[in-house]
Amino acid sequence: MNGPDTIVIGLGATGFSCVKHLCGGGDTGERVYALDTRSSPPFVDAVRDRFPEVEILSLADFGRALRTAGRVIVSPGVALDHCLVRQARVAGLALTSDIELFLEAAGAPVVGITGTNGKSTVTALASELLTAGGLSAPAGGNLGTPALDLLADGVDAYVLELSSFQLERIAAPSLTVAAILNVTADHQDRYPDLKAYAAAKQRIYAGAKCAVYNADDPLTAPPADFQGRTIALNQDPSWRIDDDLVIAGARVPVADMALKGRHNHFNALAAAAIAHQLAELPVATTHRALTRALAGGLPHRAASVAEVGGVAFIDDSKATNVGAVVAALEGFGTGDGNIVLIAGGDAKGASFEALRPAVARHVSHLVLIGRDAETLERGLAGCAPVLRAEGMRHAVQLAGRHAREGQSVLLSPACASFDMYDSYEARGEDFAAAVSEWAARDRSESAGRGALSGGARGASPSHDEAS
Ligand code: UMA
Ligand code: ADP
Repeated sequence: MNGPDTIVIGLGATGFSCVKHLCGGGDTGERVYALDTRSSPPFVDAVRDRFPEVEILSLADFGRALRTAGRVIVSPGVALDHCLVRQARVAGLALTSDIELFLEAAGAPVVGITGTNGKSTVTALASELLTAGGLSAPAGGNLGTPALDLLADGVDAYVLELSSFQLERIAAPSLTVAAILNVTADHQDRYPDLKAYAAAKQRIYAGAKCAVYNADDPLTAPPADFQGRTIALNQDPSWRIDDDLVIAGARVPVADMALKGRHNHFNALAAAAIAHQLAELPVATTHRALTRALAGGLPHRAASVAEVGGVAFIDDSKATNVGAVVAALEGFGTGDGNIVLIAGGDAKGASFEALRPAVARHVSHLVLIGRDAETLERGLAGCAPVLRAEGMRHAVQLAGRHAREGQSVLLSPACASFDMYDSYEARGEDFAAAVSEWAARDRSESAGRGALSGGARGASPSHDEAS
């Protein structure tokens, strides 16, 4: 007969939040084991230092722990068909997750936001709108701060970004508001097809009081037997975008928004609809908050890094799938090949067919990096001239050399970063560092040319190696 002990699989941010939650309240008499398949898991030292009572298991010890444990908490980065998870199921352990622990403990309404793209932006915006309305509404989950780390007294509502990996390991979240923003292909290394990926996202609606969805994307609609209230964005006359945002039936000019870009108009509409379901917010409060909220955007989402020799360098490292890159190209593209695109990394099994039209329209040169550069080159064959780079510095140099004044160099990889970096943040930071080296080189070359020609600025490095 299995006992109450718990095995935490994964010692990343999620696993560590679970250990803190389970062990932080003092000795309960229940053992906690932890295990990670990586050679140096990020939080293993922190667990050893702060929670010496937690037994860190080797793979060989796992079978022993299975004999006494009653449940296993599986981190989102570990697939549910992983052999460790299968072994735990066979041994009769209950499977749970950090989000289930969080939902059991949260003493306030919880909002869940999912979708292929825009989750982080909408989560951060909804939290800001609620805060502007005087509520304590911390944001977290897939956004970065693990949900369990948000738990606190005095919270009016929790705003969680939920990934498909998190949703697939919750039976029925029963959220106060649940939202799906869009569903396009992603994580094809973890799901057999788009239907299975969409089904994981649909779990967000189980037991929800209110569903907010995108009327332009049928995969986001709640099931026909959904019992709660529904808001169909862009169909509901009170919640839509025409030339303005229409929020609770009132007009808010999109030009007033601090957050720029067409896809962000939709994100603002979604965030406002979510926030207004939770609190009686005057539209004027929402309008005022949108004029300030997320000014400059979240880091690594189409963020301007520098301008070098008349070329804008843009970090969109968070664009880890085709849909996000299409949004960036349509947002920055002028239809005449004004973008040099740096892409590549871990393709997660993606097909790049849906990216072809936007690349053909907006991209003058494609600079490819990372493990799946070959797959991208094949998938985008004929859309734009391709340059292969050996790493980020080389990619920025190639892009900088080929970009003409007035063009943009956009890092929007359509791939995860894990083949080269620990995270998309690290990839974006490396891009920014490479751009600043390129800018320094541009300055010193300009100074050299200035000295030779008596001060007149010659051709920038962008011009000296055109393909
Ligand atoms: N891993 C192993 N062996 C293990 C455990 C993990 O190889 O035993 C690998 C995973 O395959 C993955 C990496 O380690 O490549 C991290 O996995 P993790 O489960 O330890 O991740 P955490 O550090 O806990 O971070 C997770 C989310 N990451 C993933 O789901 C991969 C973070 O979202 C999230 O911010 C954090 O929990 C807090 O909730 C990041 C992410 O990339 C931003 N999410 C994916 C996305 O947005 O597309 C879903
Ligand atoms: P997520 O958390 O779902 O990854 P983010 O808000 O972090 O979403 O944005 C990730 C990427 O998706 C960025 O590159 C951004 O430009 C793009 N994006 C943001 N919102 C949308 C949207 N509504 N539709 C399509 N792409 C979007």
